[in-house]
Amino acid sequence: MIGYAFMGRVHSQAWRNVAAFFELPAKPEMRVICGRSKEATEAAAARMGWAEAVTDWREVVARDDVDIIDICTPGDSHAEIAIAALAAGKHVICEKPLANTVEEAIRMAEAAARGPGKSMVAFNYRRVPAVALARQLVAEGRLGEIRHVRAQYLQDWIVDPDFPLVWRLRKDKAGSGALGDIGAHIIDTAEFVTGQRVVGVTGLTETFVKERPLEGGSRTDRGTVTVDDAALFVGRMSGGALASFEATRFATGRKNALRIELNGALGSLYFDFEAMNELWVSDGGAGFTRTLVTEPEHPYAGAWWPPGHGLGYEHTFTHEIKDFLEAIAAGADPSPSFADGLRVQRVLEAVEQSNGAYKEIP
Ligand code: SOE
Repeated sequence: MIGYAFMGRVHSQAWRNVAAFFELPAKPEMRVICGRSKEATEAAAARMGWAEAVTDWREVVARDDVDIIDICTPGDSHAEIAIAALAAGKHVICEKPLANTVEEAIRMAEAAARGPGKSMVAFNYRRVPAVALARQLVAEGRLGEIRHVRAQYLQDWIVDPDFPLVWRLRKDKAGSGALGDIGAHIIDTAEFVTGQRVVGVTGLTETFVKERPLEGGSRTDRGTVTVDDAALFVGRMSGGALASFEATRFATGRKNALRIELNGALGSLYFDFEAMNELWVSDGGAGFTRTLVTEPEHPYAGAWWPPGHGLGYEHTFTHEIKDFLEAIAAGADPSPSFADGLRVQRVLEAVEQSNGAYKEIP
């Protein structure tokens, strides 16, 4: 694993727990974790269950006893690490968004297509049981032809203008702001649930707080925010649906509200990650009915607790690792692939360039 911060922690718990809950074709061994600071990486290794800690990712990629590389770093290093790992014959799972630019994502998708290793981009919300169930209902035709997709990802962690200029607020590190960090998730979720692709978009972005205190500096030491705080866009889907997307870090009071509503000719469905064990479905009658997605027959749910006991954010990563390992063992292509990640990247770029104009996705 490369990186040990938020994503490193949540992926580590997935690697650690996956074989305890799912019957797997192979059991992962947590060989080595890599980070820039020796002391912090060693502490992370001890806490999270990695056998070794190193500070140079190239050393990890070159090792014969490593089969899988898990990239949990900021976007500016995804392309270099993933392409080197794939060239060394490793399987690669990479955090989202796949890259900081379309050009990098193209190179990553090309390296993935060359193989021989398998690759996956970590859009974990596909693996929420309720989201996977929503996709099943759409695929079974229960909603009929989909007319509307309404997707939102609402957070509020930077509403305070004195929140520091962390890496997620710097274009050189993160590529974009709310757009790439959380907008990428709702593009993927919309495509996954509907089985349709975003084929064109019209968007607007805004940076509300243009300067913030430098990390570790005094409150008066401020730097420029170089990414968007919020992105709104509408789009057309390949199956004819009209879609609206809203990604913001300024939705005061909303912590991690990834929401999606679909309206079809026969019915509708609605999901909100802040109540992630629920899926609301309508057959067009008197409003929506709640399904608690914790029954053994629901996607992934049977591996965990009795009905009604519920899952959390971390389980989505365990499911992701399970699916990745199964695909590798079967010689199949994991999903979402780097090609899927590239498509999302093209939508992000189109939104950034749009400024109110309609952009088709190549
Ligand atoms: C921060 O906005 C963040 O951690 C994202 O980077 C993740 O992808 C999302 O799952 C939660 O919020």
